[in-house]
Amino acid sequence: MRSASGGKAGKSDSVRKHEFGCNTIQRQQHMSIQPTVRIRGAEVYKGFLSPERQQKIVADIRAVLRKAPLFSPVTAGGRRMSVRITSAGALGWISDRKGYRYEPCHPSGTLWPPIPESVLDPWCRILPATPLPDSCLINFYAPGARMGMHQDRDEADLRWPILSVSLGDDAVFRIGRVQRGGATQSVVLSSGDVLVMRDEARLAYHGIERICPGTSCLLRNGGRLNLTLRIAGNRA
Ligand code: MD3
Ligand code: FE
Repeated sequence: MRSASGGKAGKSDSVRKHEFGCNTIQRQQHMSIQPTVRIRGAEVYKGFLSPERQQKIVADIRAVLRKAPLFSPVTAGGRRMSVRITSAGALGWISDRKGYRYEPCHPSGTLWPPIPESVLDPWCRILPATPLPDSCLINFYAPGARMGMHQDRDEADLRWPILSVSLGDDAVFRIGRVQRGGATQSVVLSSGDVLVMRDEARLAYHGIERICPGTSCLLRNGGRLNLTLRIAGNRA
Protein backbone atom coordinates (compact mmCIF):
# COMPACT_ATOMS: atom_id res chain seq x y z
CA MET A 1 0.00 0.00 0.00
CA ARG A 2 1.48 3.31 -1.04
CA SER A 3 -0.28 5.42 1.60
CA ALA A 4 0.74 3.04 4.42
CA SER A 5 4.47 3.61 3.86
CA GLY A 6 4.75 7.00 5.52
CA GLY A 7 4.59 7.21 9.31
CA LYS A 8 3.90 10.94 9.33
CA ALA A 9 1.18 12.69 7.30
CA GLY A 10 3.76 14.92 5.64
CA LYS A 11 5.73 12.01 4.28
CA SER A 12 2.76 10.14 2.80
CA ASP A 13 1.58 13.41 1.24
CA SER A 14 4.87 13.83 -0.56
CA VAL A 15 4.81 10.20 -1.71
CA ARG A 16 1.32 10.71 -3.06
CA LYS A 17 2.29 13.97 -4.73
CA HIS A 18 5.30 12.30 -6.31
CA GLU A 19 3.28 9.38 -7.65
CA PHE A 20 -0.01 11.01 -8.57
CA GLY A 21 0.85 14.65 -9.04
CA CYS A 22 1.41 14.25 -12.76
CA ASN A 23 -0.68 15.77 -15.51
CA THR A 24 -3.30 13.81 -17.44
CA ILE A 25 -1.06 13.07 -20.41
CA GLN A 26 1.64 11.55 -18.21
CA ARG A 27 -0.96 9.58 -16.30
CA GLN A 28 -2.31 8.06 -19.53
CA GLN A 29 1.18 7.05 -20.58
CA HIS A 30 2.31 5.56 -17.29
CA MET A 31 -0.78 4.28 -15.49
CA SER A 32 -3.38 1.80 -16.70
CA ILE A 33 -7.07 2.47 -16.11
CA GLN A 34 -8.35 0.38 -13.21
CA PRO A 35 -11.68 -1.53 -13.08
CA THR A 36 -14.42 -0.58 -10.61
CA VAL A 37 -14.97 -4.22 -9.61
CA ARG A 38 -13.63 -7.65 -10.50
CA ILE A 39 -15.89 -10.68 -10.42
CA ARG A 40 -14.23 -14.04 -11.04
CA GLY A 41 -11.46 -12.23 -12.88
CA ALA A 42 -13.82 -10.28 -15.17
CA GLU A 43 -13.10 -6.55 -14.95
CA VAL A 44 -16.13 -4.26 -14.77
CA TYR A 45 -15.62 -0.57 -15.60
CA LYS A 46 -18.85 0.99 -14.28
CA GLY A 47 -20.06 4.08 -16.15
CA PHE A 48 -16.96 4.09 -18.35
CA LEU A 49 -18.77 5.76 -21.27
CA SER A 50 -20.38 9.17 -20.80
CA PRO A 51 -23.98 9.62 -22.03
CA GLU A 52 -22.59 11.61 -25.00
CA ARG A 53 -20.23 8.78 -26.01
CA GLN A 54 -23.07 6.26 -25.60
CA GLN A 55 -25.32 8.34 -27.89
CA LYS A 56 -22.58 8.61 -30.53
CA ILE A 57 -22.03 4.83 -30.43
CA VAL A 58 -25.78 4.18 -30.80
CA ALA A 59 -25.94 6.50 -33.83
CA ASP A 60 -22.93 4.75 -35.40
CA ILE A 61 -24.41 1.29 -34.65
CA ARG A 62 -27.71 2.33 -36.27
CA ALA A 63 -25.72 3.10 -39.44
CA VAL A 64 -24.10 -0.37 -39.25
CA LEU A 65 -27.55 -1.98 -38.83
CA ARG A 66 -28.79 -0.30 -42.03
CA LYS A 67 -26.04 -2.12 -43.98
CA ALA A 68 -26.00 -5.34 -41.94
CA PRO A 69 -29.47 -5.88 -40.41
CA LEU A 70 -30.00 -7.84 -37.19
CA PHE A 71 -31.00 -11.49 -37.73
CA SER A 72 -32.11 -14.34 -35.45
CA PRO A 73 -29.43 -17.02 -35.40
CA VAL A 74 -30.37 -20.69 -35.27
CA THR A 75 -28.24 -23.23 -33.41
CA ALA A 76 -26.89 -26.43 -34.97
CA GLY A 77 -29.68 -28.20 -33.07
CA GLY A 78 -32.28 -26.03 -34.84
CA ARG A 79 -33.24 -23.79 -31.91
CA ARG A 80 -33.73 -20.10 -32.59
CA MET A 81 -31.77 -17.82 -30.24
CA SER A 82 -33.80 -15.09 -28.48
CA VAL A 83 -31.02 -12.55 -29.02
CA ARG A 84 -30.81 -10.94 -32.49
CA ILE A 85 -27.31 -10.35 -33.81
CA THR A 86 -25.15 -8.82 -36.51
CA SER A 87 -21.49 -7.77 -36.73
CA ALA A 88 -18.99 -5.16 -37.84
CA GLY A 89 -15.35 -5.75 -38.76
CA ALA A 90 -13.44 -8.19 -40.95
CA LEU A 91 -15.07 -11.17 -39.22
CA GLY A 92 -18.56 -11.64 -37.77
CA TRP A 93 -19.79 -14.41 -35.53
CA ILE A 94 -22.70 -16.44 -36.85
CA SER A 95 -24.63 -19.56 -35.92
CA ASP A 96 -26.72 -21.70 -38.25
CA ARG A 97 -27.53 -25.38 -38.84
CA LYS A 98 -23.82 -25.90 -39.67
CA GLY A 99 -22.74 -24.58 -36.24
CA TYR A 100 -20.92 -21.59 -34.76
CA ARG A 101 -18.14 -19.80 -36.60
CA TYR A 102 -16.69 -16.49 -37.80
CA GLU A 103 -17.50 -15.46 -41.36
CA PRO A 104 -16.38 -12.50 -43.52
CA CYS A 105 -19.95 -11.84 -44.72
CA HIS A 106 -23.43 -11.17 -43.34
CA PRO A 107 -25.96 -13.94 -44.24
CA SER A 108 -27.18 -11.61 -47.05
CA GLY A 109 -23.75 -12.07 -48.70
CA THR A 110 -22.35 -8.54 -48.19
CA LEU A 111 -19.17 -7.82 -46.20
CA TRP A 112 -19.67 -6.69 -42.60
CA PRO A 113 -19.32 -2.88 -42.28
CA PRO A 114 -16.17 -1.55 -40.57
CA ILE A 115 -16.12 -1.20 -36.77
CA PRO A 116 -16.97 2.47 -35.98
CA GLU A 117 -14.20 4.50 -34.34
CA SER A 118 -16.54 5.40 -31.47
CA VAL A 119 -16.76 1.68 -30.65
CA LEU A 120 -12.98 1.18 -30.83
CA ASP A 121 -12.42 4.05 -28.37
CA PRO A 122 -12.90 2.05 -25.10
CA TRP A 123 -10.59 -0.71 -26.46
CA CYS A 124 -7.90 1.88 -27.25
CA ARG A 125 -8.22 3.46 -23.81
CA ILE A 126 -8.33 0.26 -21.69
CA LEU A 127 -6.17 -2.04 -23.84
CA PRO A 128 -3.69 0.40 -25.48
CA ALA A 129 -0.99 -2.27 -25.97
CA THR A 130 -3.30 -4.85 -27.60
CA PRO A 131 -3.75 -4.97 -31.40
CA LEU A 132 -7.10 -3.63 -32.61
CA PRO A 133 -10.05 -6.07 -32.70
CA ASP A 134 -11.17 -7.49 -36.06
CA SER A 135 -14.68 -8.36 -34.89
CA CYS A 136 -17.54 -6.53 -33.19
CA LEU A 137 -20.53 -8.74 -32.42
CA ILE A 138 -23.70 -6.70 -31.95
CA ASN A 139 -26.28 -8.44 -29.73
CA PHE A 140 -29.76 -6.97 -29.35
CA TYR A 141 -31.91 -8.10 -26.41
CA ALA A 142 -35.61 -7.29 -26.54
CA PRO A 143 -37.45 -7.76 -23.21
CA GLY A 144 -37.48 -11.51 -22.51
CA ALA A 145 -34.35 -12.29 -24.51
CA ARG A 146 -31.55 -14.09 -22.70
CA MET A 147 -28.26 -15.84 -23.40
CA GLY A 148 -27.55 -19.21 -21.78
CA MET A 149 -24.28 -20.02 -20.03
CA HIS A 150 -21.49 -20.65 -22.56
CA GLN A 151 -17.79 -20.14 -23.22
CA ASP A 152 -16.37 -17.97 -26.00
CA ARG A 153 -13.97 -20.24 -27.82
CA ASP A 154 -14.54 -19.79 -31.54
CA GLU A 155 -11.65 -17.32 -31.87
CA ALA A 156 -8.38 -18.43 -33.49
CA ASP A 157 -6.24 -17.41 -30.50
CA LEU A 158 -7.96 -17.62 -27.10
CA ARG A 159 -5.22 -15.63 -25.39
CA TRP A 160 -6.42 -12.22 -26.60
CA PRO A 161 -8.76 -10.28 -24.30
CA ILE A 162 -12.44 -9.58 -25.04
CA LEU A 163 -14.09 -6.22 -24.32
CA SER A 164 -17.83 -5.68 -24.16
CA VAL A 165 -19.92 -2.50 -24.05
CA SER A 166 -23.42 -2.45 -22.55
CA LEU A 167 -25.99 0.03 -23.88
CA GLY A 168 -29.65 0.55 -23.00
CA ASP A 169 -31.55 -1.45 -20.41
CA ASP A 170 -29.77 -3.09 -17.46
CA ALA A 171 -28.92 -6.79 -17.71
CA VAL A 172 -28.19 -9.44 -15.10
CA PHE A 173 -24.86 -10.92 -16.19
CA ARG A 174 -23.77 -14.23 -14.67
CA ILE A 175 -20.26 -15.64 -14.64
CA GLY A 176 -19.01 -19.02 -13.42
CA ARG A 177 -15.78 -20.95 -13.80
CA VAL A 178 -13.72 -22.27 -16.66
CA GLN A 179 -15.27 -25.69 -15.92
CA ARG A 180 -19.00 -26.08 -16.54
CA GLY A 181 -21.25 -26.05 -13.47
CA GLY A 182 -20.57 -24.96 -9.92
CA ALA A 183 -21.10 -21.63 -8.23
CA THR A 184 -21.67 -18.48 -10.26
CA GLN A 185 -21.72 -14.79 -9.42
CA SER A 186 -23.93 -12.18 -10.99
CA VAL A 187 -23.60 -8.47 -11.57
CA VAL A 188 -25.94 -5.92 -13.14
CA LEU A 189 -24.53 -4.38 -16.30
CA SER A 190 -25.88 -0.90 -17.03
CA SER A 191 -25.67 1.40 -20.02
CA GLY A 192 -22.13 2.73 -20.42
CA ASP A 193 -20.49 -0.09 -18.46
CA VAL A 194 -17.50 -1.83 -20.07
CA LEU A 195 -16.44 -5.38 -19.26
CA VAL A 196 -12.99 -6.82 -20.00
CA MET A 197 -12.31 -10.55 -19.94
CA ARG A 198 -8.70 -11.62 -19.97
CA ASP A 199 -6.34 -14.13 -18.38
CA GLU A 200 -8.26 -16.50 -16.07
CA ALA A 201 -11.64 -14.92 -16.97
CA ARG A 202 -11.22 -15.36 -20.72
CA LEU A 203 -12.64 -18.91 -20.80
CA ALA A 204 -15.13 -18.60 -17.94
CA TYR A 205 -18.71 -19.71 -18.52
CA HIS A 206 -21.02 -16.69 -18.68
CA GLY A 207 -24.46 -15.63 -19.81
CA ILE A 208 -27.21 -13.02 -19.63
CA GLU A 209 -29.98 -14.12 -17.29
CA ARG A 210 -32.46 -11.38 -18.16
CA ILE A 211 -32.75 -7.75 -19.04
CA CYS A 212 -34.63 -5.21 -16.91
CA PRO A 213 -37.08 -3.34 -19.17
CA GLY A 214 -37.52 0.40 -18.66
CA THR A 215 -34.23 0.98 -16.84
CA SER A 216 -32.64 3.18 -19.55
CA CYS A 217 -33.94 5.72 -22.04
CA LEU A 218 -30.85 5.54 -24.32
CA LEU A 219 -32.64 3.36 -26.88
CA ARG A 220 -35.93 4.90 -28.08
CA ASN A 221 -37.81 1.59 -28.11
CA GLY A 222 -36.04 0.03 -25.14
CA GLY A 223 -34.10 -3.20 -25.00
CA ARG A 224 -30.37 -3.75 -24.64
CA LEU A 225 -27.50 -3.57 -27.11
CA ASN A 226 -24.26 -5.36 -26.29
CA LEU A 227 -21.15 -4.85 -28.40
CA THR A 228 -18.43 -7.47 -28.01
CA LEU A 229 -15.02 -6.64 -29.44
CA ARG A 230 -12.70 -9.54 -30.19
CA ILE A 231 -9.57 -10.51 -32.06
CA ALA A 232 -11.22 -13.44 -33.86
CA GLY A 233 -8.80 -14.16 -36.70
CA ASN A 234 -5.08 -14.82 -36.78
CA ARG A 235 -2.79 -11.98 -35.73
CA ALA A 236 0.85 -12.66 -36.53
C1 MD3 B 1 -17.07 -13.44 -19.84
N1 MD3 B 1 -22.53 -11.69 -24.77
O1 MD3 B 1 -21.84 -12.55 -27.24
S1 MD3 B 1 -20.82 -9.80 -23.15
C2 MD3 B 1 -21.42 -13.22 -26.28
O2 MD3 B 1 -24.05 -9.25 -22.89
C3 MD3 B 1 -21.82 -12.83 -24.92
O3 MD3 B 1 -24.42 -9.96 -24.88
C4 MD3 B 1 -23.04 -11.26 -23.51
O4 MD3 B 1 -21.51 -13.50 -24.00
C5 MD3 B 1 -23.89 -10.06 -23.78
O5 MD3 B 1 -20.68 -14.18 -26.39
C6 MD3 B 1 -21.97 -10.95 -22.54
C7 MD3 B 1 -19.63 -9.95 -21.96
C8 MD3 B 1 -18.73 -11.12 -22.10
C9 MD3 B 1 -18.17 -11.47 -23.32
C10 MD3 B 1 -17.24 -12.48 -23.37
C11 MD3 B 1 -16.87 -13.16 -22.22
C12 MD3 B 1 -18.39 -11.76 -20.96
C13 MD3 B 1 -17.46 -12.81 -21.00
C14 MD3 B 1 -15.90 -14.16 -22.23
C15 MD3 B 1 -15.51 -14.77 -21.06
C16 MD3 B 1 -16.11 -14.43 -19.87
FE1 FE C 1 -20.02 -14.94 -24.62
